[in-house]
Amino acid sequence: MSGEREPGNGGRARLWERLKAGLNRTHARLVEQLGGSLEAGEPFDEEARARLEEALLGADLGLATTELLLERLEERSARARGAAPLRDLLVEEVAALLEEIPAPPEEGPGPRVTLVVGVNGVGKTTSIAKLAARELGAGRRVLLAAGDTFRAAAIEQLALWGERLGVGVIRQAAGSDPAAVVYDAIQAARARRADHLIVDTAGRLHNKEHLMNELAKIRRVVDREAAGWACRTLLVLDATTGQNALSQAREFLRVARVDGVLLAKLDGTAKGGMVLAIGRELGLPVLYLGVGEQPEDLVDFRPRDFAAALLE
Ligand SMILES: Nc1nc2c(ncn2[C@@H]2O[C@H](COP(=O)(O)OP(=O)(O)OP(=O)(O)O)[C@@H](O)[C@H]2O)c(=O)[nH]1
Ligand SMILES: [Mg+2]
Repeated sequence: MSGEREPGNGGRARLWERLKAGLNRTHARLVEQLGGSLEAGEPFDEEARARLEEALLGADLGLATTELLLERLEERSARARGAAPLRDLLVEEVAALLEEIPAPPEEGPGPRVTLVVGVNGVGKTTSIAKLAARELGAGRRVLLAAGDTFRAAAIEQLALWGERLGVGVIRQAAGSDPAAVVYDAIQAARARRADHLIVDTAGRLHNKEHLMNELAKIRRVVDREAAGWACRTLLVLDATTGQNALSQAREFLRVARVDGVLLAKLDGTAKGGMVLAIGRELGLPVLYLGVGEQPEDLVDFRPRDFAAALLE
């Protein structure tokens, strides 16, 4: 993202390690299934193709993306005549597929609001703590809004993160109107000159109309009260739920505008390939990866790094 300090060499190495650790299960399974066929000198024959197809489907890339990838690899390996190892071709083609997914526009330096949405338990509140920690690390002032007023425990959980991180949390009593919390939070953000207001929300897909109205009302408050601020809606998906997360995303897209995805719990699954499915089948850019339960366990999504960590 623009305006963010580029990590130095040490920082980059740390992020790479974190990404590698987060993708460990997906990587181990892919490599186990593909065996020697990733190495130089191995032919990309029928047998290798079938094995790769099975491995990619198993990593939850989705059928359409898997077939497209196989087609491109066939072309490439025919041209390369075995000179390049399949692993290198695969990394390049996975990165290319990811780079084709439209990224959201660069954000300006002004204040911004992030609405964090997603169904229950996917990792919204923890992800907010991670985003807040990262803003603090970059020297930006951040404020949180406890917009999940549905459960008292949700407000407490966010307040606890706020205490731990030393970040303000704007809250009201459980059961109050989330849009009113957001209204208060915007006034507070302005008074405290916050750079970034991050809003927690309740995810109740079983009542779509209610959810839609609630999110639309919050958005209206932001548009009215924080005119001129950049506002984005970040959908949190739980990577361990695989294809199910994809249907959740589809449901959300029916009721709300979504600008990008934070894929949480990548460390707990071998289905890391769903990043491609989210991008290619839903047209949604994956912006962040959650790779653990601690505030520092967040990685920016970068196509080339992701493809490399998946296979190298
Ligand atoms: N391993 C791992 N666990 C995670 C990650 N993100 C969140 N969790 C865990 O997932 C559980 C649910 O996280 P929450 O942040 O409470 O999820 P939520 O979406 O806010 O849940 P509700 O408020 O109930 O809707 C917690 O135990 C988190 O520690 C991640 O990236 N990796
Ligand atoms: Mg929560």
